[in-house]
Amino acid sequence: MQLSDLYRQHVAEMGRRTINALEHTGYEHLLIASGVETCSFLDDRSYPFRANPHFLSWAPLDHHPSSWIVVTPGNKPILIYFQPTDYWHAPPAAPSGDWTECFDVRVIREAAHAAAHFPQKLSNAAIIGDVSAALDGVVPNNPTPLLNRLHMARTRKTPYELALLRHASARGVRGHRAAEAAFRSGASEHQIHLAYCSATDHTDAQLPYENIVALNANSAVLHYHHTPGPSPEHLLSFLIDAGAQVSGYACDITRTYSAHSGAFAELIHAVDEKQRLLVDQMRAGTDYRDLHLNCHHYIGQVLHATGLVDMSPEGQVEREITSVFFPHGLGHFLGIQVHDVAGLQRDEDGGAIPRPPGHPFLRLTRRLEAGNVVTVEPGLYFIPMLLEKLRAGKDARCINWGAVDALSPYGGIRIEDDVLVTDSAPENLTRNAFAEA
Ligand SMILES: [Mn+2]
Repeated sequence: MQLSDLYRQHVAEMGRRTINALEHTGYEHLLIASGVETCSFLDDRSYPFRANPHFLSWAPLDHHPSSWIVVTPGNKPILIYFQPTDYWHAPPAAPSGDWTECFDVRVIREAAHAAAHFPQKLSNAAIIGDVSAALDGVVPNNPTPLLNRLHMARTRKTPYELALLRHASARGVRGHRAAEAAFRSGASEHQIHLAYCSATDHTDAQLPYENIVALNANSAVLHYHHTPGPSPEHLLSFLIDAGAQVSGYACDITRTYSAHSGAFAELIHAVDEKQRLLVDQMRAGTDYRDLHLNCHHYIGQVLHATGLVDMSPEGQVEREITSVFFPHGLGHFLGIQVHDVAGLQRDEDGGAIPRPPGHPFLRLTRRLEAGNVVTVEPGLYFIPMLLEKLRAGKDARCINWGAVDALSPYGGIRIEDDVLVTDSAPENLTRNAFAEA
């Protein structure tokens, strides 16, 4: 099916979800602000614009500040499209494309003119947006019960959203392949980053999140952000966590490479094997918390099998030794937001599903459903700060410190795929995109 047909279906589904949310929460209208461009303090330069994700979930307009969507059950949704007369910047082009057929489009030249297109009576309207989007007495109220329903719905991707996520994966994989080639040729972190941006055809500001491009021990910093500088003299390893987006929908991919064969390359291979095992377990009905805990056992197995830790995997999990080497969550929902909404949400009415005790960074505690898109990203790192605590504790005698110290200059390993959950075998968006590249 063509993307334009999928989009029409998507907007129809968005309409049904909205009516359901309005009915259950007692509102008559839904207004969604795209957001405004905000300048930094005492300056006339704006921060990079990030559209309200609720706005993006309706329309593929990721650089359209001061625009609005108005949904009133029974009427065609209204898109208030801000197209200023502005010769300083390139304003958005006139609305065009198949998607415009899904809206009653109203072009405005001044941001304040949006209010003329709002429903007459707004006392019973839900208004989603950042507080800065307030206009002429219309202040976003972001009702939590309504947001809960819309957020839960967003965890089930429509066929249109899946098509965009697959495109985003293909785009990201082009960058990852270029980045690996740059690494193999001895490029610096910044040069690798530029190769990635060039291959994905993204500027820095268009990336769904800041690229993590780390050589050697820098890869042990979970959210490492490079600055321009020379390459290290001895190239050991390379970790890249980088995404791409299409119409606001992101991929989130991590790969780790060794510069040469040996213990670190074998460790990458072992983590990769466990990562595939975890992806195979993604099924509708599976509790993601169980998968996260399975991952800890797998990391324990790797640490035991490679002789890094002389303790059973079960013992390592119980003594929280695996958490020293794998100190983050297994993954998260993915969509418009890279860490997409409702990962901890109990149901449509809200509430939270607790994280397992001792796992404070897990971003997804739900039972998986068909249509969820989640990341699966086990890691194994040599993080000096955490290792020092282990070295000072009473489990230190179970650690092969010679091997740990020899591997520490390599930093760490993370392997991350984006996976669509179904009732049967999952669809690995990332590995499919690598296979097709
Ligand atoms: Mn991720």
